[in-house]
Amino acid sequence: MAIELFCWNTPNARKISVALEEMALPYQTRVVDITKRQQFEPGFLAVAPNNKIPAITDPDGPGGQRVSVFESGAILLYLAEKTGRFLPADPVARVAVYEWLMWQMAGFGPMPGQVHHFLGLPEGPARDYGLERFSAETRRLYGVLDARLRGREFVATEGEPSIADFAILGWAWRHERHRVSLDDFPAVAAWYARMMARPATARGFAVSLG
Ligand SMILES: N[C@@H](CCC(=O)N[C@@H](CS)C(=O)NCC(=O)O)C(=O)O
Repeated sequence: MAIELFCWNTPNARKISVALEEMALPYQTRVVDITKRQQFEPGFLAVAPNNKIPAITDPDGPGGQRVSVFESGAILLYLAEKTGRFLPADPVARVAVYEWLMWQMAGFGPMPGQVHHFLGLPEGPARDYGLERFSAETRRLYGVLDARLRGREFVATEGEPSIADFAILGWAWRHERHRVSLDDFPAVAAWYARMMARPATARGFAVSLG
């Protein structure tokens, strides 16, 4: 049976649609319209107690048990372990994937997400303060990523991408919305084009998430 992906058309959900496509796992989307507060409905909270998408249920979890997973980083790790894909088997090689996955979850998501929020505010000092603070931090993070990607094909692995690439790509996909030009970050731009040229990744961005 197919995995259910609880989603809305956002960076955090795109990470998972990309991973599911790359792993060739069958899945069905369950749209949770967060503009209509569907994330607070009891049926969804049973799967995702933090009332945020994405979440998944897998009817064929470990031991044949149905399992549900919330938090996009946890979902990516779960799917990588389920399939044995996009997470190196070697514990030393895994370290970089863990590092860059956590880097995304802790910063390269929350910071541009704040830029999106403050852009929605009316003109005024609160908006100016928020944009100044979180745009600077977002640009700093793009700089860190650019330095990491210089001379590298993928963020944390060699030869093929990892779940860290999928996580980071979900947010880089929204670079125009948080007002970052990839022209300023050439190594990120090259990696972005490389990832988007992957047919499975492109399908992960094309699928309707609501
Ligand atoms: N750390 C969470 C963040 C999830 C998140 O922020 N989801 C947003 C959409 S991208 C959401 O569901 N927002 C609804 C709300 O805040 O009520 C993850 O990575 O899964």
